[in-house]
Amino acid sequence: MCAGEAEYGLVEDAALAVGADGRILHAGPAATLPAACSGWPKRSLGGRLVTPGLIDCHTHVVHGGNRANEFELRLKGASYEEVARAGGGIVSTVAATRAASEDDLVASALPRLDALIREGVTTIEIKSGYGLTVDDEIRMLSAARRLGRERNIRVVTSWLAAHAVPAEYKGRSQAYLDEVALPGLDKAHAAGLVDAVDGFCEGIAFSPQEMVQVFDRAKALGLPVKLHAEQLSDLGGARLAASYGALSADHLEYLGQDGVDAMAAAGTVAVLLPGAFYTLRETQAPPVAALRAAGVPIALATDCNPGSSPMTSLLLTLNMGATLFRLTPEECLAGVTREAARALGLAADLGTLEDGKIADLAVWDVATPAELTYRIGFNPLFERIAPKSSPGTAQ
Ligand code: DI6
Ligand code: FE
Repeated sequence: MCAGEAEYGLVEDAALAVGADGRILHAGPAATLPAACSGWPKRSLGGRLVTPGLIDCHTHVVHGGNRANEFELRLKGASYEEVARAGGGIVSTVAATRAASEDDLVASALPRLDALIREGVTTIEIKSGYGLTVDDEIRMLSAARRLGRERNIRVVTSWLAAHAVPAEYKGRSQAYLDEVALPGLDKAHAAGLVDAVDGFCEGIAFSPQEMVQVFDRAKALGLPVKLHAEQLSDLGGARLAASYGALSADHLEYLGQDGVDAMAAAGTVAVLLPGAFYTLRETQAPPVAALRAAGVPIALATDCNPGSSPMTSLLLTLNMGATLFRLTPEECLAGVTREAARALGLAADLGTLEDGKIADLAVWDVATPAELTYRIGFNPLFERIAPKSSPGTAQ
């Protein structure tokens, strides 16, 4: 093991043994491979770097249409908020999503999903939030579940009806919550479509007081919560989320020390989304030093969405996490493995190569782990070994 790489938990001359149940039986030096595994089928990975399969813990990969036109508008000077207030932004994707059938949603998401899969992603979180009626939100999550059946990838869903107030409820956000976001959650949950509940807490979306209603309903249903918080301003969203024991608070550019402290106390993961920061040309970076000092776990995700982060590269996200937010390459890699698993409540099963965890693996043609973060637009994936792959040993 090279001195500089010990911090990644790197093990040289390692062997992995995977049981018939797809779980890791041994992850460590080949020399200590249990004798019981000696007769198993073996294959060599040629001494390559093996990491946990990557986890994209915040995406809106299911949606109709795209917003290349809004991209052009913003380049002519309109701000994200101006575009949203003028009826563009999220609401324009809503029209395209409503017009799309479940088949259309699956078909349009597949190329995006495949791009992530090609980079070693084995688990993806997918949110609703562009349907904004009970049926349209449910169709989005049903498409998300289908993606998990059509590809060898684990899909985790989030109910994000509190993403935007649709045009027909303009100025009547309480009615939207009462008629769509809350009863829709009950219905989607009953259909087994919801793994967690999310919201967009922002001046252009929902207030902390409104989010309380959504979180209370999630709590009543026994569902974990998370929140888009402090992306454009500090409304105390992260503090609110932490008070509900949220899995994560996401974006966080405008997070203050009180929010950092609340997240640390609650064990809430900070999910940083450098693709949105980059696309919006935001200049205020999330308070990485304060998060680090407080011991808040930091995850990274693409935020793949048609408006603020039309990005389908988790490897590029690693590079942006380092260059834009000054995360170390080790933090970046942990951010899409160990901490991303934690952000999805899956840390017991995923995110690290440890005995008992699910053997989702990514095998890389790199000399050092830092290379995964260092390069821009280069994919060194050699092989992705995902949940449904057959058991055996690899070394
Ligand atoms: N914050 C974001 O960055 C995305 N959603 C959110 O709540 C943007 C969604 C969009 O612009 O379509
Ligand atoms: Fe988002």
